[in-house]
Amino acid sequence: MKIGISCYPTYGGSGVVATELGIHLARRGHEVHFITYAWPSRLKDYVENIYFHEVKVPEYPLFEYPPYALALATKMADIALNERLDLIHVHYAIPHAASAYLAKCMLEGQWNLKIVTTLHGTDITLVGADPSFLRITRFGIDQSDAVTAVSRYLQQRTEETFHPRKTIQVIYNFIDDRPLQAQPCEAMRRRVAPSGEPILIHLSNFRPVKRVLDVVRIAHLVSRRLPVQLILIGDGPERPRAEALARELGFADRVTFLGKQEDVYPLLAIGDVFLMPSKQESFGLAALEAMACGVPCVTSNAGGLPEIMVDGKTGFMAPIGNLELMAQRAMEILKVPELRDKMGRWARDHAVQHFHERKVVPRYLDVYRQVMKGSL
Ligand code: GMT
Repeated sequence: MKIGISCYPTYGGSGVVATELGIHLARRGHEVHFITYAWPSRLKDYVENIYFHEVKVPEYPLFEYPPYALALATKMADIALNERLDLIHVHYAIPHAASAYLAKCMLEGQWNLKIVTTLHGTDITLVGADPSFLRITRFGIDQSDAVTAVSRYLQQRTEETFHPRKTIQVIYNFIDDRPLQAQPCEAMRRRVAPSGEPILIHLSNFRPVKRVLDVVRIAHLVSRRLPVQLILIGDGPERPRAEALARELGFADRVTFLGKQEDVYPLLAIGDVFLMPSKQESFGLAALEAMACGVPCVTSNAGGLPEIMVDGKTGFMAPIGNLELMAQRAMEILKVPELRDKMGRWARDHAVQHFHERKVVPRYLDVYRQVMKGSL
């Protein structure tokens, strides 16, 4: 098949999922065309069958807000026609679903472009539900030939919020063999935990929904009993506040902010417990990646997290904001190395059994085939 993919290429889990999906489709022999404003950051090396088409928005003094959605729609139509794309798969509804619909309309009578939209989270729960975007989000969903959501939670939220005519199918996010084979970054372990101190680890885009301040507070609570170290990977608006909080708590010497990292798996693999106390999480890809690296997770019970976590096996869940309980759970794991190792194995096995690309990518291919046949 010839598949176009549009996503946010440099930021967030939806771009990671879109890029990894493109890579695995290309490896299966499909031709994949990324149509976005930047090279997808997860696409490190040349991959056969993958092509990149940059969307450029011309500058003009009138444009206080550069019309990216229109430039994207135009590029989608050009590429679909020139490359004879079978379909465009857009990740994150806003603005990609509306742009794809415009491209489809522009090609009417020349080329029958099919649209698959994958909903990822805040495109439904936060931004899409905002009155400024609600109607266009519902329209984008209903005009797609197929719509998928990354969890049952997100499927339900979409149905409650938008009452779409379209059926929303659930296809979970996935991992591949790389986190399973990742070698722990020993240099980092030696740097932050020279005496073998336990390591708490977090990875996110540091937006308020991730509750990064809670991560610091949980680690601080644990540090009263155990000599833990905290590593935070990623960057975003909450980072300065998290750094300030670590200093206020007199705990900064035990906290390492690594910023954005190219290769997160060797870093995740040195963690003893991964923390994800999010307020909202439609899926929680970073927790799944940590599980695949063999790291037990302590998470909130937000959104789709109960669909990837098995409480008491792959780690523990606690109500959003219950920091005492999260700290207690992390300590339970850290105090008994055998339990930490057992939970790490359970976490990895669970990730492989339910969320490996071998299981998930064929589900997208099924959707594509149904869309091509017009049976959805
Ligand atoms: O968090 C967002 O606003 C955007 C989005 C993204 O692009 O990273 O994150 C969502 O999609 C991820 C991939 O499907 C999910 O793992 C995240 O749980 C989800 N974020 C939220 O629901 C807050």
